[in-house]
Amino acid sequence: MMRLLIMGPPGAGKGTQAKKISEHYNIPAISTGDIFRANVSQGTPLGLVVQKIMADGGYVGDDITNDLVTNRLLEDDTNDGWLLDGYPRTLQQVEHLDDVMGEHGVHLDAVLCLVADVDEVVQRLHLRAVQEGRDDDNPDAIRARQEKYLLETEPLIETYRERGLLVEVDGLGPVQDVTVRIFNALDQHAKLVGESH
Ligand code: B4P
Repeated sequence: MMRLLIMGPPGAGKGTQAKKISEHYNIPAISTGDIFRANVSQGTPLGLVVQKIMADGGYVGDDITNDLVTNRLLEDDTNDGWLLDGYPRTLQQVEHLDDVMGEHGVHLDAVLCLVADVDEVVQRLHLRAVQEGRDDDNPDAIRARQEKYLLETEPLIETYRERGLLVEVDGLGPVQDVTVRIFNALDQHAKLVGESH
């Protein structure tokens, strides 16, 4: 049973590593970004609302995002744990997640933060723009996303540090190396938590 968050700046490798963690612990990786993108590509009413916000590198509104996560966490595949990728991103989302977990009587095991400097992540996103052609990987949106992250999301890391949940991992280097670092750091964290109880 594992309930995890994965955080880090846009381009730090959250989505990439979330897949590996999901397979390793056999828990669903729930990416708000992926869910929004699927809605955009299917042209759903939600997709029509979020398309421009995402293309401009902004954040989708808290109410919409919180509702989406609340409903997703009611699905059966989340009974034995989950990994949230890219959520929460604002203080309001942190508070909402706290409320939802409180109602379910569950708690987080760890909050994984991938550390990567701006130059590296911006370079990765420019590369992805060429490879995948994502709407929000244009230079203006990449800049907007980084600024938004620094202003609204990075401060949340301290909140989780104060709660003793933060597990920071260096996100630079080959994908496989980062994955190994993540599993080692999570094992270490679980051991420390176990010892303190
Ligand atoms: P996300 O889908 O979360 O997009 P992201 O921050 O760019 O992260 P992503 O997971 O795609 O990138 P990754 O770091 O894995 O969000 C997209 C948009 O959705 C947001 O801007 C916002 O508009 C909206 N949204 C989502 N959640 C929201 C919320 N909670 N509230 C409000 N709005 C929300 O990977 C980046 C690239 O690096 C990839 O190409 C990957 O292949 C590469 N890479 C990964 N690891 C690497 C490594 N070790 N070395 C080299 N390259 C690597």
